[in-house]
Amino acid sequence: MLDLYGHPFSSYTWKALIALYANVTPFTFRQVGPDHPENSARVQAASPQGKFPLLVDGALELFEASVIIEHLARHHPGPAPLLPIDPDAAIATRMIDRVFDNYVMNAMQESVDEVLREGTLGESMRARVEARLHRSYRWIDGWLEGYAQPDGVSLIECAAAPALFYADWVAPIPDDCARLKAWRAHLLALPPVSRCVEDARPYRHYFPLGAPDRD
Ligand SMILES: N[C@@H](CCC(=O)N[C@@H](CS)C(=O)NCC(=O)O)C(=O)O
Repeated sequence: MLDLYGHPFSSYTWKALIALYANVTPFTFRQVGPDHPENSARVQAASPQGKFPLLVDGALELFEASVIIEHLARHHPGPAPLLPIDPDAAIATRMIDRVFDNYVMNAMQESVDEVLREGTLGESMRARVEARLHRSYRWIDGWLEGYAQPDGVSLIECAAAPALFYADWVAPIPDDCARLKAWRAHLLALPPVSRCVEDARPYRHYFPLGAPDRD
């Protein structure tokens, strides 16, 4: 039996949850937070910075959402093709996964971190994050032109859905990135993703910049 430690509002927890839901993989969700100090303690002890999600599979503890998905693809496969079998195609998939973590999720997180630290988002940080995200959006919009979308979800959809969900709240995807706007809507409508969106809805007041009245 698998245990996934995380929080329903956490973007990286979504990334792992989408893979689990897409493959109908049985697991127990162990929520972190003040109501479950034992779960938080396990997460804190498991990795260098005590981040979640954390997957426990028997004696094995795995952190980093991408690594969790690699483990699920190898040891708990299901109908969703999380990673291509062809090694070169798998490398290309991993590269795009890095794009969403490093150049979308992390850029969005910079503004969240500033609000948590300073209590407000300064104009220079706001402009810097917007510029970084817009540059990423334009690149992804171009990449999408040649992307053969899978029937279900792969590592790419697992990474893209939470990153684009929250990044669009910080810096909305501009109208000239029409492919990306449409893809975000498509991702949010996928059953494993919409389940995450709905389960996170009660926690929207946690979003430090204020959640918009949409999605
Ligand atoms: N690189 C990690 C990032 C995980 C991460 O940043 N998790 C956030 C929640 S979305 C977290 O643990 N926040 C609590 C903390 O930083 O103490 C991954 O890919 O899993």
